[in-house]
Amino acid sequence: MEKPDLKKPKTWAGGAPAVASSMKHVIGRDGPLRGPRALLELNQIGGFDCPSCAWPDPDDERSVAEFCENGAKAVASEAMPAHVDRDFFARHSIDDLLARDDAWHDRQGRIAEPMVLREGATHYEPISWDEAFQLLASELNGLESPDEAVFYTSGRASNEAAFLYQLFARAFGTNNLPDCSNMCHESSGTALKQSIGVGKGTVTLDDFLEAEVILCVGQNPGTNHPRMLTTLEQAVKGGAKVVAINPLKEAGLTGFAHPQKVSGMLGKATSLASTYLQVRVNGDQALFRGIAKCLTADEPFIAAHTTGHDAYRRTLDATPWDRIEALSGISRSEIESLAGLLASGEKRVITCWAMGLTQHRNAVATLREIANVHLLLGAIGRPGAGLCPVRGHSNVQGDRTVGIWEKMPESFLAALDAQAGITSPRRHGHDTVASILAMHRGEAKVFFALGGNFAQACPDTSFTAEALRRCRLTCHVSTKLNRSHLVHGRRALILPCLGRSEDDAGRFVTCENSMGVVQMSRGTLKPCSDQLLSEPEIIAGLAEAVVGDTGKVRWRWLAEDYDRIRDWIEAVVPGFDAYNRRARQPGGFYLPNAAKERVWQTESGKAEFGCDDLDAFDPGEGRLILQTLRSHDQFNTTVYGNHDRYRGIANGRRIIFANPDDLKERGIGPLEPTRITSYAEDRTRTVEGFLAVPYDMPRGMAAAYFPEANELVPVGSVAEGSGTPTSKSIAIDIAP
Ligand SMILES: Nc1nc2c(c(=O)[nH]1)N[C@H]1C(S)=C(S)[C@@H](COP(=O)(O)OP(=O)(O)OC[C@H]3O[C@@H](n4cnc5c(=O)[nH]c(N)nc54)[C@H](O)[C@@H]3O)O[C@H]1N2
Ligand SMILES: Nc1nc2c(c(=O)[nH]1)N[C@H]1C(S)=C(S)[C@@H](COP(=O)(O)OP(=O)(O)OC[C@H]3O[C@@H](n4cnc5c(=O)[nH]c(N)nc54)[C@H](O)[C@@H]3O)O[C@H]1N2
Ligand SMILES: [Mo]
Repeated sequence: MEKPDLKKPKTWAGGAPAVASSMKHVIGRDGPLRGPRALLELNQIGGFDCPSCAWPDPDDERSVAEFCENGAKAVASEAMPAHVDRDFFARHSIDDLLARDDAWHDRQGRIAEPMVLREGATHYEPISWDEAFQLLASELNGLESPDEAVFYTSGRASNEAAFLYQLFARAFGTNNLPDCSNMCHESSGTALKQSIGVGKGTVTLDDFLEAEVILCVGQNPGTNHPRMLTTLEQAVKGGAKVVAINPLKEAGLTGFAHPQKVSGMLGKATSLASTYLQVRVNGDQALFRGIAKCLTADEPFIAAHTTGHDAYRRTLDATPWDRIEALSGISRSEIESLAGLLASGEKRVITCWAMGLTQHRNAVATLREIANVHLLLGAIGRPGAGLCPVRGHSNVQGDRTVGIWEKMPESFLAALDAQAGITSPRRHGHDTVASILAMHRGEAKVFFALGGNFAQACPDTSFTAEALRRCRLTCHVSTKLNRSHLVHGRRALILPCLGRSEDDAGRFVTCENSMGVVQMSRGTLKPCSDQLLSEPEIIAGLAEAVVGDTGKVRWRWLAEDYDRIRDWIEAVVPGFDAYNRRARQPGGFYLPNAAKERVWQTESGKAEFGCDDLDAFDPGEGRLILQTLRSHDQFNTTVYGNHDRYRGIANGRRIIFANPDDLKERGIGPLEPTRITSYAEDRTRTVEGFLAVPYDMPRGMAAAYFPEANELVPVGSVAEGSGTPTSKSIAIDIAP
């Protein structure tokens, strides 16, 4: 990689540069121009669901192409021709491919046909679908217990694929169903379930237009949820105040130029955040406790709907301001004025958040503190107010709804058993981190992934790689080549599937967005290869070979017509009444959300104030807190390019951002190579050659890109209560 180039970070997102960048990605790909046509169908009613993020589409009208630069990149990447075939693998050995970087892997195109890596081989070779299923069956049925297999899911799988997949895992006999959510919004689900009885957000897009104040905490929407900026712009123009809480000044939070409007194309940006608090990393629990301390409770709401207020009030009174200021890095007067803003008017307040809050040791406690603030204000379950975890993968929420979880409740398992005539196991399965540990110990021996890139997405890269290498078989259902195909078990399979944008013999699937809307997604592009199967077809083939038709389950019959799978989902999961009819109605339908109706499905039957110990991550004397984050040119582990336009970085991914004074103190100049060491209870971990970038952020903080920095994330360091790796609070030091 060339030497990176540093420019001044941007102060607004979108506009003409965003359009130019998307066009480069869409038109710059070789092969037939599948990209532009795909873009026209993106997120249109009756078109396909954007594979990039889970931000909802407007319920009524949609502009031609709800424009989004990163959606365009995702579609362009999926619309590439299928050049990764038997000739490709004959030319490139595993070692050769391992030496290439992630962006190179993505540029090679789509995977064209099923491939196998035989024991001891150096190259993948072609295999027929039938032989691949037989290989899986012999490995899976040769295990001593079904719990020696792990079935991972990434959040792009449709409801139909995900439902069939969990049915297969449970019919086979295990709840080992880890998913990317374990590394993502698990903390949100855990906290919200405890506080308000539903592990999902409580707002819709319309609420944003009625809100008076919108808090954006620990998220970077300009890059990761670009269509959210359109919503924020509308809200601001309608008089709402946006408050950003983020250690970094992110361009997408300070301003937005709408790329579909003339003013936006001319670079006329709307200012977004009217208040920007550069909180210390992991200082949010303290900040929200400070806000709560200033608020007078909405007494009628508290009396009618909540429990635990008195104990929480005593906790607030007992928390001194100097501690709140020290942990959050925000002054009492700033906190008081923010609290004043929230309490003014009709308290129509929405709080949005993403990975800046969920990937810390005390993430669940932090999110409960935020829920407490909403309970004090009564700002939940009424128009313009509520809680909004902004989901990542486009169907990560739906996958969980239809059963992808290592610990689905008894009500779900009982309904599944009744419908399918099977007996699901009741022992909880492994989540993501537990799966890594089980494979590393040699207790889990077959790893199967429905999408994703486990080797790169998981913490502790070398440790996770060793865990995968100890397996007897690793198998990936994938669209694009990635490192998880190369960090393999004794034998390995790659099973190529259709992408969202491709015609699946006229069939459609459904996805649930961040706001609980279930909608159809129908691809229309000609599949890039005639060797591909759909995900439900692959799961049916696998299930038939491994467990065979069982109870009332006829695998091939179910996968033939997705209406049948939807009928089964309707029979098992509450809220899907008339699923097949309502999936066909334009715009889809909302799933019920009890908390939104002020029905609290908690143990006490009330919304519960949490009373957790106040805490913030302490990296130790002289050390920094490292957070790992996304650049503007990637979708998780898929790296489209090496730039991070809004942060002013051209051509660099192995870089470390830090406060200029922290770098100076260590004798490190701009773009000088550094060695980074992370500290954990078990051992230290070190990476070399990350170039230093002085950046506007609080003292004691640092940031580096995911997945390059995952080597530094200790596998044993997880959020309390949710098990999410603490990818945003890692104790490190940097040396020249
Ligand atoms: N283009 C694109 N879109 C994506 C993705 C992608 O990779 N590329 N990924 C998708 C997925 S799966 C997800 S989960 C989402 C992720 O969306 P984000 O959560 O926005 O992603 P990150 O880059 O991890 O950003 C974390 C943000 O939190 C801030 N932050 C870090 N620590 C703290 C803290 O302690 N407190 C506060 N207040 N802020 C903090 C960081 O400065 C950064 O702005 O995006 C989804 N959409
Ligand atoms: N250090 C650190 N680690 C993190 C994070 C972080 O912020 N910091 N973020 C975490 C988060 S929020 C998440 S969600 C995880 C993401 O973890 P994953 O979901 O496992 O990773 P992705 O990079 O999204 O997966 C990309 C791969 O999915 C495959 N794919 C794409 N489309 C399809 C499809 O339609 N079908 C199938 N079957 N396969 C497809 C492609 O082969 C592609 O290579 O990473 C987590 N890891
Ligand atoms: Mo995510």
